[in-house]
Amino acid sequence: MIKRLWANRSKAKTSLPQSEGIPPENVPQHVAIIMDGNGRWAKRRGLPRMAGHHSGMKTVKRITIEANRLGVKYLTLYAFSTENWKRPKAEVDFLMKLPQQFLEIELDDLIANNVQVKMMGHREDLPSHTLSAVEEAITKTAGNTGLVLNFALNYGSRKEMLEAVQGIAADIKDGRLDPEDIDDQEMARRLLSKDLPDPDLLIRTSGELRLSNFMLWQLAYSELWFTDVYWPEFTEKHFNEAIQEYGRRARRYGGV
Ligand code: V0D
Repeated sequence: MIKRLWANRSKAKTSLPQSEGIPPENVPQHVAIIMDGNGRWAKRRGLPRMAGHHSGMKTVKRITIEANRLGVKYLTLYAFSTENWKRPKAEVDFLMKLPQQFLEIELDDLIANNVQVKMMGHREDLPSHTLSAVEEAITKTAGNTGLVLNFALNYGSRKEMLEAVQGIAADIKDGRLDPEDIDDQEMARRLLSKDLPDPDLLIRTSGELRLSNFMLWQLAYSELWFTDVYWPEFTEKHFNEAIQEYGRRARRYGGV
């Protein structure tokens, strides 16, 4: 079973003291994470892939707490891609139950900690039991003003951009839009990320050095940070390392 997320916060020995931490001006506003390596982590330990996904959910909790503690404003987590439907049906079915499982245990504490849950993805193909659990969390946290925890669920960047372009074409055809007025802003407001700033920092775990159809438009100017660590063993320490490196890079660019 999964343990509670926030309840033992004051007793937590896992998080670093703020003094070791990062000057607030060097904390990225928006961190996006490709949570890779859950299946490989399980395989290496002789466990079924599902055990890796389940363990990865615990990392989601821990990194959410740490992001909130550090003052990150938006945390976007790539939970399920439009390509992930190609996996075995049993695995897809298992994955589609994780949002409910996560929220059943954690939603009250997310609310208590002022976290706002959001979802970014193509809602139409999601099972209704998955979507209704996520929508309930979105509704119940809509008034919260703390960390925005944005789950990319059935998300694909090319599909997102194609739908934006289709919308632009339709508006031009019907005379609502002039081609001369197509600019960055016009495109951005038609993307699924329209309510979020672009990520400042992308983290990908598990040693793969690709974007894998994740936020291709939004990551145009972002810092990229990769680690060989599998997502289930990604800790607060790794997260702080990534953010510290982000701070060093930001300062360097500021100097020239
Ligand atoms: C499995 C590692 C939390 C990545 C993390 C449906 C693969 C654990 C959620 C979640 C998944 C999503 C929406 C929401 C609340 C929680 C989740 C999926 C997979 C795919 F509102 N973990 N998690 N969703 N994994």
